[in-house]
Amino acid sequence: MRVPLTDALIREAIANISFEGDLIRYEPYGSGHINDTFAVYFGLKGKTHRYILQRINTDIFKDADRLMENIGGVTAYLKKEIIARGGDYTRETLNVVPTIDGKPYYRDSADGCWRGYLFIEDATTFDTVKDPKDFYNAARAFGKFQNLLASYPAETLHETIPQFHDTAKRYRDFEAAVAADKMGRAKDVEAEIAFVRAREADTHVLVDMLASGELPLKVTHNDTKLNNVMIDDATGEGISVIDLDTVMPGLSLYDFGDSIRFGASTAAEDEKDLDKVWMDINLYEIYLKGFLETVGDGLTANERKMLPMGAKLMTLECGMRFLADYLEGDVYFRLHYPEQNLDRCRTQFKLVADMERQWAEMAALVEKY
Ligand code: ADP
Ligand code: GN1
Ligand code: MG
Repeated sequence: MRVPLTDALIREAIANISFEGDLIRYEPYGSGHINDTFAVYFGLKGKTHRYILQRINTDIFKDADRLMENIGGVTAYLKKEIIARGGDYTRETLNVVPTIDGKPYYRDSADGCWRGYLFIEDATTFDTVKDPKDFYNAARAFGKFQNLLASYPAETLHETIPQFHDTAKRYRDFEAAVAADKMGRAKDVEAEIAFVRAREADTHVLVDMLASGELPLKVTHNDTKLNNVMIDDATGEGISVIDLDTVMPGLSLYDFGDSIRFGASTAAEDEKDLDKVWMDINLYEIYLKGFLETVGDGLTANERKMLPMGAKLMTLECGMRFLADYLEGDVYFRLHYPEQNLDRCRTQFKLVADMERQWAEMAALVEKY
């Protein structure tokens, strides 16, 4: 287990990564659910600049060496592609700042694993869609990311979280959490548990198609929420896909689906007022258009046909994971208040139900593009 963060541990990490300049201050940064992220400010030649510092969540990513090997491989590959296209690799992909010993991450005195990244400036990550254009541009960025990685040597990638989007396995884990009922909370969430159980058959659909060869395995991002893409403040384009911890073999439908889950919702992931939570079909269409424009003509007929199922299953799966975490005592996702996992799971189930209501339209839109 990771120890609680202290100022001393953070400063130890900062001192051991080859950041340039004199430390001014650091502050918690972003709204990711997994790693501990900081912006660290330095003064250099009369100017202030900053870096990203992260303590890797090693409770989840148990092998930091392999994780950082993946990130090193993928970012080096992207850097080459970006340079070949005349782009700016310091903004268009993540750049690891090595430790003072030249290693990709620093292991602190309490066994915490820390990495530094160049800060991608003049770009923003969003937690909800404010302007549909941003969502369209996010779609283009994630489509392009998948297209670029189509020729990446998949066999060199480690599986950083085994069976990450195996929804059937996620369902079994969920049932195990209900059976254990460690916190005695199951009695309070009977409706939510029933909602999942009624859809057990769905959880097999994509993994079965993968197993039978009806869907191809690709190199995918696997965590394509809107706040994992940086939107350029000047051009509005999706300048950089970030949070590369889960880049590994997966289905194109996972990347499409997880973006819809998060970005096509009319409300925040933890909105308490479910009357505000819908799957906005216009945002779904905008994303579909942008994604298909850049993902290349690599999508097979089956992949296209299953895009709505990708959206529904990623949403159901995420809701199941939030609910399982609630039942297990909130050990996985970062919380900002006690019942947040329950609020999160309820928005996901509301979205699933809303997708089911709009199913015919979701399928018709795939036909349109
Ligand atoms: P988590 O796995 O916890 O989601 P992320 O890697 O997504 O962690 O980082 C959390 C947030 O920090 C991102 O959503 C983004 O806002 C910000 N961030 C991460 N890396 C960078 C970077 N290189 N430059 C600027 N902002 C970043
Ligand atoms: C986590 O790391 P972050 O916040 O981008 C999670 C995703 C979930 C998402 C739900 C490694 O993503 O799988 O879909 O929360 N990442 C991991 O918001 O479990
Ligand atoms: Mg993230």
